Amino acid sequence: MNLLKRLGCRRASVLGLLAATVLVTPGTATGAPDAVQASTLGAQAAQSGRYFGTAVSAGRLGDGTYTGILDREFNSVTAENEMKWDATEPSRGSFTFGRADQIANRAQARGQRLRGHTLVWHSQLPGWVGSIRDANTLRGVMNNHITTVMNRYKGRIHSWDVVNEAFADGGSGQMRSSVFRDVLGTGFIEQAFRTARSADPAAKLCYNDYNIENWSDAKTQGVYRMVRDFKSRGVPIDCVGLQAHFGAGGPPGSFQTTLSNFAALGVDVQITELDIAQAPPTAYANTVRACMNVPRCTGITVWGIRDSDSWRSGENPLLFDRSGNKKPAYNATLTAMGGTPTAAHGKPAVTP
Ligand code: 9MR
Repeated sequence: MNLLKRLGCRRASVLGLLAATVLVTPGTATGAPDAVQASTLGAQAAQSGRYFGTAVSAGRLGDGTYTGILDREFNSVTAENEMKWDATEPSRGSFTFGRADQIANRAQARGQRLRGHTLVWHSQLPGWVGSIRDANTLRGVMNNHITTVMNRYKGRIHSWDVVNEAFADGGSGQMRSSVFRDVLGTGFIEQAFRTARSADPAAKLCYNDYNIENWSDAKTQGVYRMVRDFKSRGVPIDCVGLQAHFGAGGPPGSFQTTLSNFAALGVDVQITELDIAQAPPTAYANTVRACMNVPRCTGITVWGIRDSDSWRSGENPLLFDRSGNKKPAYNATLTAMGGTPTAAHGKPAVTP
């Protein structure tokens, strides 16, 4: 069996591997598989069956530096804004998919996987939804939105953020106020997941939130209780997305524990929107290592490519600088996944 087959690589990963500089270290006398080290994020993540993705903005797809890095490094793509409610259903029953299609079709043509973001969220929600006061009307509108958007990309999205950021910050551990909770009650999340399962049974259905990385936080505990309840009652949920928008200190010490504890409920976990103020290499390495140490942590997405592409651009939180050069955090990330950074000329970099 050839090497790539033996590694169980998907087609996308194979392409990524071929595109990358691949270093094969000699096999051991014990017959253990050869260690293969790739020199791009996506190809290296694929070595352990994971993906490494980025948020993509349709408006930047004409920028060659941007797309050059996108296609070289990443094997999963999340639309940064283009699949949100305000973009896809700006007025009731009238759906627009132009920019979302642009991202989805481009990714598919290049063998990159797609994450769906996001179906039900209190933010970037058109005013017409926010002003609905009748529960039956809102339930119908929510279900129709989920079904229509999921149908559009049916079978093409590996994981969907079905509900985003429904829990409150602070110490309550409860759901935040939103038109969905206030009009439909807290059961709106269950309703959304059930509708999503019928719409695209092949997609992993995720609950996605920020500030749920520290195990002892009330918000983390609130989400954990919800997922535990869903699993115990057979409500369809497949994964928890931890956004991982970190300050310069990086992940909390309990991050890996949090990932493991969610995974132990029988769901995958994914790091969905990673960025870290000032991008300290150690903070990135710690984050990536936590995921690598948890078998059900199936992938990592960074929230943008270059610092200039970031929603927090003033904090330079990403892996590439404004000119598209790899930052020290890039090498730390690749190394934490077991990869080998290369210098600009394509030879293995000399490690300091
Ligand atoms: O990065 C997104 C930015 O371009 C938008 O202006 C913003 C609007 O709310 O949303 C940003 O992405 C958010 C994501 O969808 C959900 N988690 C928080 C992200 C950063 O705000």
